[in-house]
Amino acid sequence: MKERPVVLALGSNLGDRLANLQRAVNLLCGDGLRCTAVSGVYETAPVGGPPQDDYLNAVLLGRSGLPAGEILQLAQAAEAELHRVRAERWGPRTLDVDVIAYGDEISPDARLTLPHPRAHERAFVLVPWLEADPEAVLPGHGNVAGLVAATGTADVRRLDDVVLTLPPARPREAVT
Ligand code: A4P
Ligand code: MG
Repeated sequence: MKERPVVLALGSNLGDRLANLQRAVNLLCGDGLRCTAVSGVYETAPVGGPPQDDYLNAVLLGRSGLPAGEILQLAQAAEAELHRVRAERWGPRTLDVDVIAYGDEISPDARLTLPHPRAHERAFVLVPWLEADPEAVLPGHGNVAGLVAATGTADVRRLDDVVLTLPPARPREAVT
């Protein structure tokens, strides 16, 4: 299948939040998802849910030829690997991986809604995404730069002293 751009949002507010995000990047990037960029790390005020600690959020960009359902499986496998317990909607979590967009696919499917139904109003997704791709467009909503201007950046703070790194690309088999 033709490769399309994938946008994943990563969030953590339990345990070693930075280590959780880096582990997620390591788990997600591979043959099925060729990662191309990762944003800086942002500390963000929790949106919705019960009172809880601040999150670290980041956005991971890649390209994939997998069916969309398999991208969701990758995301959920990474969450499971970090022993996330789904106790409460919007509650604290060691790792949340949301599929923000997959190419220009639009789907109302409750199992995988594309683009993510709340991404357009969430600074903790939009601000790191804009950093990783200044030309980014959210299907159905327009330029991410314009969406950031509308949501504001008050509740997100870039941590300038930490970075996430992409794992080295796995060597491809020689083409003969
Ligand atoms: N699902 C449907 N579409 C998608 C998609 N595009 N990406 C389904 C990922 N999953 C999708 O998700 C519930 C169900 O959504 C899954 O079974 C999947 O099939 P979940 O991860 O189990 O539950 P959740 O994350 O608690 O709920 P939800 O509705 O996904 O919450 P959000 O929207 O992900 O919000 N505040 C800050 N500052 N930073 C955060 O990262 N995250 C949340 C979670 C709330 N507040 C936050 C943050
Ligand atoms: Mg989620």
